[in-house]
Amino acid sequence: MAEPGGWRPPTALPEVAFVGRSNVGKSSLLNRLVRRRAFARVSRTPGRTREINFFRVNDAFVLADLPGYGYARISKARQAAWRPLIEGYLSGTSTLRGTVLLLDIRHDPTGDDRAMLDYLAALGTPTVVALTKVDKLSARIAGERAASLSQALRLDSDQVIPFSAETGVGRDELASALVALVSLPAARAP
Ligand SMILES: Nc1nc2c(ncn2[C@@H]2O[C@H](COP(=O)(O)OP(=O)(O)O)[C@@H](O)[C@H]2O)c(=O)[nH]1
Ligand SMILES: [Mg+2]
Repeated sequence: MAEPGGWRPPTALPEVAFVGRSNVGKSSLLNRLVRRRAFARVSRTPGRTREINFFRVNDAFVLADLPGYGYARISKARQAAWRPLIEGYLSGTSTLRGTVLLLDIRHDPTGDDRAMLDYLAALGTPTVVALTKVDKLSARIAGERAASLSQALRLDSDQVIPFSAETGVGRDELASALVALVSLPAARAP
């Protein structure tokens, strides 16, 4: 889907959306999740993906890869362009069962991250937070970061999954969380 309200592959399957800042590790996470090397493209040019990509998995559900937001080196106008596309998609997709928000475990959440969490909370979309690149920290520091991020964002600890595309840490927990999301009955009307 390239523009707000634009064409998308029609489907009645339950859907889970993935959202986060550019470069947070979203493509890498999707590839690790479905155990494919090049399922979602790992970009060499951060901030480039401008459209929503849909992946049907096992004819059972759909993963929606939303464009990364908040990349500092593109113009303010292009940075703002993600909003109508992402928000239109999130508010207008009746098959959406939940969202995975990615945060780099090493960094504090940005204003955009907080705005996205608030937006998802207002929509009432169940949200799981994946803390990416956990392999870059020692186990002790990673545990401390996960606890302080959960507290800062007022998340339940079972909503937060430390993840590494590099080592596979968190892959099975995330897969279980997705299965739970797509198995739930639709939470809201279209
Ligand atoms: N060490 C490490 N690097 C990662 C991990 N996930 C992604 N990266 C790197 O972070 C950069 C951005 O990853 P990408 O998946 O393209 O991020 P996206 O822009 O959010 O889709 C790439 O250089 C990846 O190799 C991870 O779990 N561990
Ligand atoms: Mg990507």
